[in-house]
Amino acid sequence: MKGLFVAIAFASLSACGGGGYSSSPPSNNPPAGNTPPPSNGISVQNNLFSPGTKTIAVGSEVKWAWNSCTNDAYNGQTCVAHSVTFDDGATSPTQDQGTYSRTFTTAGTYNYHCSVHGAAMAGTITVQ
Ligand SMILES: [Cu+2]
Repeated sequence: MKGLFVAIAFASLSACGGGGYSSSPPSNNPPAGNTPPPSNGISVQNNLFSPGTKTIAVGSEVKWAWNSCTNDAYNGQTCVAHSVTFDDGATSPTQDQGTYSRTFTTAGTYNYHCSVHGAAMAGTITVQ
Protein backbone atom coordinates (compact mmCIF):
# COMPACT_ATOMS: atom_id res chain seq x y z
CA MET A 1 0.00 0.00 0.00
CA LYS A 2 2.89 2.33 0.70
CA GLY A 3 4.04 1.93 -2.88
CA LEU A 4 0.73 3.23 -4.14
CA PHE A 5 1.16 6.42 -2.15
CA VAL A 6 4.60 6.89 -3.66
CA ALA A 7 3.16 6.36 -7.12
CA ILE A 8 0.46 8.95 -6.49
CA ALA A 9 3.00 11.43 -5.15
CA PHE A 10 5.23 10.93 -8.19
CA ALA A 11 2.30 11.39 -10.55
CA SER A 12 1.43 14.64 -8.80
CA LEU A 13 4.95 15.94 -9.19
CA SER A 14 5.02 14.97 -12.84
CA ALA A 15 1.80 16.83 -13.45
CA CYS A 16 3.47 20.00 -12.21
CA GLY A 17 6.22 19.77 -14.83
CA GLY A 18 8.60 17.37 -13.15
CA GLY A 19 11.99 18.30 -11.79
CA GLY A 20 11.38 16.86 -8.35
CA TYR A 21 10.27 20.13 -6.82
CA SER A 22 6.70 21.22 -6.57
CA SER A 23 5.62 24.69 -5.63
CA SER A 24 2.06 23.51 -5.18
CA PRO A 25 0.86 23.77 -1.60
CA PRO A 26 0.44 20.40 0.10
CA SER A 27 -3.25 21.11 0.43
CA ASN A 28 -3.56 20.23 -3.26
CA ASN A 29 -2.37 16.69 -2.60
CA PRO A 30 -4.53 13.93 -1.16
CA PRO A 31 -3.92 13.52 2.58
CA ALA A 32 -1.29 10.83 3.13
CA GLY A 33 -3.34 9.20 5.89
CA ASN A 34 -6.14 8.17 3.57
CA THR A 35 -6.39 4.71 2.04
CA PRO A 36 -7.89 4.59 -1.46
CA PRO A 37 -11.21 2.75 -1.34
CA PRO A 38 -10.63 -0.88 -2.29
CA SER A 39 -12.32 -2.34 -5.32
CA ASN A 40 -15.74 -3.52 -4.15
CA GLY A 41 -14.93 -2.27 -0.65
CA ILE A 42 -16.33 0.40 1.64
CA SER A 43 -14.84 3.82 2.34
CA VAL A 44 -14.96 5.09 5.94
CA GLN A 45 -15.51 8.82 5.68
CA ASN A 46 -16.59 11.76 7.88
CA ASN A 47 -19.24 10.74 8.89
CA LEU A 48 -20.59 8.01 6.67
CA PHE A 49 -19.82 4.64 5.15
CA SER A 50 -19.76 4.62 1.35
CA PRO A 51 -21.58 2.64 0.12
CA GLY A 52 -23.80 2.37 3.18
CA THR A 53 -25.43 -0.88 2.11
CA LYS A 54 -23.85 -3.83 0.40
CA THR A 55 -25.04 -7.29 -0.69
CA ILE A 56 -22.49 -10.07 -0.96
CA ALA A 57 -22.32 -13.85 -1.39
CA VAL A 58 -21.74 -16.18 1.57
CA GLY A 59 -18.02 -16.58 2.14
CA SER A 60 -17.09 -13.14 0.83
CA GLU A 61 -14.71 -10.77 2.54
CA VAL A 62 -15.53 -7.09 2.84
CA LYS A 63 -12.78 -4.52 3.37
CA TRP A 64 -13.28 -1.08 4.88
CA ALA A 65 -10.68 1.61 4.16
CA TRP A 66 -10.40 4.77 6.23
CA ASN A 67 -10.60 8.03 4.29
CA SER A 68 -11.17 10.39 7.19
CA CYS A 69 -8.12 12.65 6.86
CA THR A 70 -8.33 16.19 5.53
CA ASN A 71 -5.53 18.66 4.86
CA ASP A 72 -5.22 21.58 7.22
CA ALA A 73 -3.86 25.07 6.65
CA TYR A 74 -0.48 24.26 8.21
CA ASN A 75 0.77 21.67 5.72
CA GLY A 76 -0.50 18.88 7.95
CA GLN A 77 -3.63 16.82 8.11
CA THR A 78 -6.40 16.15 10.55
CA CYS A 79 -7.74 12.59 10.79
CA VAL A 80 -10.99 11.69 12.53
CA ALA A 81 -11.38 8.38 14.39
CA HIS A 82 -14.15 5.96 13.43
CA SER A 83 -14.91 2.29 13.94
CA VAL A 84 -16.81 -0.49 12.18
CA THR A 85 -18.78 -2.05 15.06
CA PHE A 86 -21.32 -4.79 14.35
CA ASP A 87 -24.44 -5.50 16.38
CA ASP A 88 -23.16 -9.08 16.80
CA GLY A 89 -20.06 -7.82 18.59
CA ALA A 90 -17.41 -8.00 15.88
CA THR A 91 -15.56 -4.70 15.65
CA SER A 92 -12.61 -2.92 14.19
CA PRO A 93 -10.44 -0.80 16.44
CA THR A 94 -11.47 2.84 16.75
CA GLN A 95 -8.85 4.29 14.43
CA ASP A 96 -8.29 7.30 12.19
CA GLN A 97 -6.33 5.50 9.46
CA GLY A 98 -5.97 2.01 8.06
CA THR A 99 -8.28 -0.81 7.05
CA TYR A 100 -10.50 -3.51 8.53
CA SER A 101 -11.73 -6.70 6.91
CA ARG A 102 -14.39 -9.24 7.83
CA THR A 103 -15.35 -12.48 6.10
CA PHE A 104 -19.03 -13.44 6.27
CA THR A 105 -19.58 -17.20 6.36
CA THR A 106 -23.28 -17.23 7.33
CA ALA A 107 -26.20 -15.73 5.39
CA GLY A 108 -28.03 -12.92 7.11
CA THR A 109 -28.27 -9.18 7.65
CA TYR A 110 -25.35 -7.59 9.49
CA ASN A 111 -25.93 -4.09 10.82
CA TYR A 112 -22.98 -2.00 11.97
CA HIS A 113 -22.26 1.51 13.11
CA CYS A 114 -19.39 3.75 14.17
CA SER A 115 -18.86 3.58 17.93
CA VAL A 116 -17.85 7.26 17.94
CA HIS A 117 -20.74 8.67 15.91
CA GLY A 118 -23.48 6.17 16.69
CA ALA A 119 -26.59 5.53 14.63
CA ALA A 120 -25.92 8.60 12.48
CA MET A 121 -22.99 6.71 10.95
CA ALA A 122 -24.23 3.22 10.14
CA GLY A 123 -24.27 0.59 7.44
CA THR A 124 -25.66 -2.83 6.54
CA ILE A 125 -24.12 -5.90 4.93
CA THR A 126 -26.57 -8.39 3.46
CA VAL A 127 -25.09 -11.85 3.02
CA GLN A 128 -26.99 -14.26 0.80
CU1 LIG B 1 -17.49 7.77 13.03
